Amino acid sequence: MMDALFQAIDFDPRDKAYVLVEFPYPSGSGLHIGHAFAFTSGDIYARFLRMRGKNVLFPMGWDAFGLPTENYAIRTGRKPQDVTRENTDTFRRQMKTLGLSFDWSREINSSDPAFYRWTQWIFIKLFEKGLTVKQEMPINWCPKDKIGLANEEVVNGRCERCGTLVIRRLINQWVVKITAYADKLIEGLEATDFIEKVKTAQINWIGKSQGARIRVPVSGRETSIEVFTTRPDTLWGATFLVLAPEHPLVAGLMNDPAIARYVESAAHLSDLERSEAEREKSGVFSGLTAVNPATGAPIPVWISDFILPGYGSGAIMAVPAHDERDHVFAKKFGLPVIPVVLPPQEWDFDRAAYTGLEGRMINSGFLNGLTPREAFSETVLWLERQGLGGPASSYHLRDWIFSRQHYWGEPIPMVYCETDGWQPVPEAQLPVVLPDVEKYQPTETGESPLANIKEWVETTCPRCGGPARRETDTMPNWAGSDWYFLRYTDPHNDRALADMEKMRYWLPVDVYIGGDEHNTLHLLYSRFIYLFLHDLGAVPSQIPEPYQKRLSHGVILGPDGARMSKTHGNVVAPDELIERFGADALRMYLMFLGPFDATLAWNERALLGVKRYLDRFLAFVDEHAGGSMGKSGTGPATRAIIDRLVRSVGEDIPAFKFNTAIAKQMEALNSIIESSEAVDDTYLQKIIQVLAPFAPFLAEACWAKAGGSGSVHASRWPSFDPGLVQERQVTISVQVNGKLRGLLKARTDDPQDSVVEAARALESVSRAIGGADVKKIIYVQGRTLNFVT
Ligand code: ANZ
Repeated sequence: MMDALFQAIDFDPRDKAYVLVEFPYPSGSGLHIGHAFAFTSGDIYARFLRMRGKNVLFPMGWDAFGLPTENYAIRTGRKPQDVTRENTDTFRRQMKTLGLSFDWSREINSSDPAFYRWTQWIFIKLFEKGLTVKQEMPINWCPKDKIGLANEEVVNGRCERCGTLVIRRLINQWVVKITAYADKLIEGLEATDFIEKVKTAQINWIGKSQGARIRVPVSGRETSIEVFTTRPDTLWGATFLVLAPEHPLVAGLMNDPAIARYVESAAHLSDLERSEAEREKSGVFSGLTAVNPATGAPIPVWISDFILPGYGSGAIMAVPAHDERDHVFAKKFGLPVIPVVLPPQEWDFDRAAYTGLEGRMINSGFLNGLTPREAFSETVLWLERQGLGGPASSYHLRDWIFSRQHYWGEPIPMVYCETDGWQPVPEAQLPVVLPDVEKYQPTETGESPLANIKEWVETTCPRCGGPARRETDTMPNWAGSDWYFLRYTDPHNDRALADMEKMRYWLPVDVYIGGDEHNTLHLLYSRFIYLFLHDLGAVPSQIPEPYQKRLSHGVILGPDGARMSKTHGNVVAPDELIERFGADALRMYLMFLGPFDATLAWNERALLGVKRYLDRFLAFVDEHAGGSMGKSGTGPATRAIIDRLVRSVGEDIPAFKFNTAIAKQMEALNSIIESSEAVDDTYLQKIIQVLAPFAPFLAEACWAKAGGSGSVHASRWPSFDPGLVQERQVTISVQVNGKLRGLLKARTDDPQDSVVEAARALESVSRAIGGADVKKIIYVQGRTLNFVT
């Protein structure tokens, strides 16, 4: 197939469509079936849009930096650059075999200096805006291997390589202040059409809580402890404070061996483990006493690992009467429980905390009698007046540790000078190219292997010209994938990350297809970088968000029902299947397995079935092409079948309902054959065109046989006769719990979702359902719809 057909044309007057599939990590094992599934879905949609007359950008590239390649280099002593080239060659070949219609003239590679020059440029811009700073942050440290580990290299708290218990160690790292964009990242979602699940994932990850900051004075010291609370209304019930073991005040208390021991033990636990509600509470008294600013009562200050250092201020006021964890803690250590909200029902505060917001304030001075919600705002006002604090928000989102002590990543383009501190490498000197090293593993001290290359590390300060040292850490995997979609709009630009006019033409990405596992972090990080570039004026001001729509595809389980993985040994390789069944059959089979976003079970029998269908299709074309056996024209039943097919596949594809689109094609072919009517080339061409996005190779061959001119993939999606299509209006009886509640006019092949939606809109039906939970929906296509509550 000609590559030129799939080339996206900048500034073409046709409507543009930017269809993006996540670029893969080119691992040594080649394309796996999950890739084939995701890419085929995007490919069908892209091909369809081209046939609909759109100027389609459907690009591909390589997310090529990463640990597996580095580890492979460590094991075999080969250069990661060479390994990457081999792997991407394999991937590209496999993608072409699979008939994926990427615009290869726009291929990008995140490990190519011409690409990462701009990844480094973005880093420098973040630095200039104060959005990245070097600060002490914890890393996972393996004391035996003496290396920092990525989170995915820590398995059950142990080093994946040697099984040693990992500790958290503080080292100086570049941190990107994504939290500065927390609110914008929430608000920006409104401009997108992401599915609800994805929006929720983003919002939950940001985890915005509104409350107050309160400064609590420490007795006998000139200092106070700042706490963050979502329940300022309960201040009168705060009976102790708790500090995270990492809290700065604790560092001065390490002379006490019990405190030192406790702090040491907390270093082994991950934040996740520390916040598990079920875990037995532990803690140690700090020896300090604070004063509850509302009551004036002295309250003890404890230290416990359930308080996380990176959230709020790393210190809390504990209100055991109204917070579950504080209650457990108070009971364990014999601390007082003072109720300040009187619940509407009987409550035993000895047994549990009352966390509800119903009820009235008690034991709370001027708040008494108010509801907790009223007390919330009263307390915040009071705190402000007293100069003790004020309203505050806190985000579960963390600032983003951007340093890796690894080789195979983008060098961070910064140098350190004793006089001028951290200085960015001047833009004209970008890219800072990753130098060759002898050994790829991190050094004994935990620094990246780049630290061993004296000639590279030693440089001059761009500011004063004196001696300076290069940053030897590299960027995390996310760095390239944050902005790669911009580069596809102008992949060879050497003056900017992409030309402004080209971005204006192509952006936003209309549909972004990727895995569930990237709905949260990847999407959030790349939206953040885009919003940042937007504020910088480096991307088009008219386009506030990078992705209009995000779709997440399902996963395919191996033949044994377990998620496909090399360790399970249940991986099915696309190459071998293509060899046996052909690319068309594999593509169609994958799409036929079930809904696009479902978890799908491998079923090789179905693959055979699809293969047989395609054989029958070809035989049918062979039999009828060129107006067979003296008959001419197409019979009325056949015309109706084919026109209905054109219409409904044309609706299914943009809805990503590929499995039903295929089922309809199979049914249609059966019915046409059964009708034994004549079929002429005009109608043959139509069913071939409908097949084309799914089975591009077979369709192309058939197109020539049926007298089509040029490539089927350059042809226009067929039209249909609306008169022929409409005859299949039916009346569906809508039931609630088996009782007839209404009648609905629909078309037999209307998708279930739209039928359900229309039925729910019927007054009689919505009344019958009332407030009840619909447990099950049973739809008999074109006949009955039953809601079970
Ligand atoms: C007093 C209080 C009373 C609280 C009450 C809750 C209920 P979210 O919703 O997750 O934002 N907290 C604050 N900083 C913390 C930290 N670094 N580690 C662990 N817990 C922390 O939770 C906010 C609440 O979690 C805060 O409100 C604080 O406990 C606790 F009836 O303060 B609360």
